[in-house]
Amino acid sequence: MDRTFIMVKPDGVQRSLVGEIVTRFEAKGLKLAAARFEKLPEVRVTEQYQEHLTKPFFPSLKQYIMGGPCFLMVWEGRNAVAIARKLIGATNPSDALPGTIRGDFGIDIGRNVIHGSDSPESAAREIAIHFRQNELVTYTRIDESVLYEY
Ligand code: D4T
Repeated sequence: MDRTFIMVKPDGVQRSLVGEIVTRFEAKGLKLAAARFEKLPEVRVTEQYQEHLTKPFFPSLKQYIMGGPCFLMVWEGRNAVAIARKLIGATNPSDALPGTIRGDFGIDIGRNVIHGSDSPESAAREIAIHFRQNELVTYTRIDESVLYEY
């Protein structure tokens, strides 16, 4: 099973989209492994967006992410990273297809509602930034035997 890091950003929280977003991941068949609601400290925003530190949009991105609480999650399942990126849609909500989270709920790239890891390596790195190993809960979802062929 693979894991991915998903975060509802402050605009998604303020717009009361947390429940809708959790529902989409649950309904797809992914399994919630961890969750936390918090305002991110600067050090973890910097670690999370390490690859963007020198980009012109980083200062406003940091201000936006630190501007309110986020809802952080780890979701688990076969191909969880790729599946979550499909559910989320293109980075720019204007390009995101209807039916995706950004396609249905966003307009502006600087307010794109949600973050999802872009590779299994990024997922492992991002999960380790935000969660301790003992916060990842292991259990069997009751419908697992019918969600997967094997
Ligand atoms: P995140 O990381 O938020 O899931 O977004 P993506 O993985 O889909 O996209 P990204 O890493 O390229 O961008 C990270 C983050 O920066 C914001 N951003 C991005 C922005 O405000 N202006 C920009 O021009 C770009 C490229 C949006 C997402």
